[in-house]
Amino acid sequence: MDVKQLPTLAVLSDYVTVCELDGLKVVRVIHPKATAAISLFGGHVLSFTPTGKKETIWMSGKADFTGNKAIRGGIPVCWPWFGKAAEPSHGFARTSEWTLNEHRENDEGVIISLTLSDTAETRVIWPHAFHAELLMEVSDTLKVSLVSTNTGESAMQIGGALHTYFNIGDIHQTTVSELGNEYIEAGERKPSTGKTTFEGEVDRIYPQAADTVIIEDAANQRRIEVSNQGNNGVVVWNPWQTLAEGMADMEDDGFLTMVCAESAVYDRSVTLQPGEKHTLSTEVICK
Ligand code: TA6
Repeated sequence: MDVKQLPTLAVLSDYVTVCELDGLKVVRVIHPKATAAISLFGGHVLSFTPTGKKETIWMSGKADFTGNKAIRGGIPVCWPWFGKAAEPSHGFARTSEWTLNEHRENDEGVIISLTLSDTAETRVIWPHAFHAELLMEVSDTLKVSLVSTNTGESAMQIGGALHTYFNIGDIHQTTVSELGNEYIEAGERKPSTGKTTFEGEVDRIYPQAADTVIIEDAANQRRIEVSNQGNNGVVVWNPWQTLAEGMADMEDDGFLTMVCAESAVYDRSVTLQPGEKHTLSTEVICK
């Protein structure tokens, strides 16, 4: 995505503008350290390019930017649950309109804060009062932190994922490592060597993954480190050809240049008592 080409709606500071992408409002950061774009719809990072390096985030060439469905690519914010724990799949945060709360900047980078709170509509889907904040720290690295606060009067159970789609040169030449000694696939636990390559669909939860997992993107001659906190597993996903062909918002060969490595609480196991907070984060470090 060529973030610099998007039409500008408002200039907020030296480094931050609001621009437009089809129907969506996008917060754009153009800083000496990096360029990034974050959609208010979904609180969704669309792009992150450290200066002098290649784009780190994959975006589908057929992504839907109308605001009618979740965006395919980027960093979908799956919350308050991961996957099909309830309806809608991956929760409602990724299809909600977030509010730009604050932006701060200095020579090191820019911090963007977006917020989301419960509404009559969210309480129908999930009967809890909450406040969620997304902090996006754009510098040489990108750190995304999702801070969930229980603002209600009863306990709530949350899960979720920062479902990052990484841009890689060729899935056949990609390895993800530091994944720990087991994975869960279709509900079954299996032993793991701690590393995976890709020769077909991969959709696995690695509950023992290290705090930093490594993507070797050999075709681009680079290594991307993904440092996670507040998670209880890392989800690794590539849909491969048949599933890609079945997705209206993904090109048939889109699977060749993406891999998801997601900082996840995959099982809704975080309990927040009234007033309590939880932070789930992921940091993208491109070597
Ligand atoms: O994180 C992996 C996963 O849960 C897969 O099972 C796959 O369905 C993917 O997310 C994408 O989900 P989506 O709802 O965006 O099509």
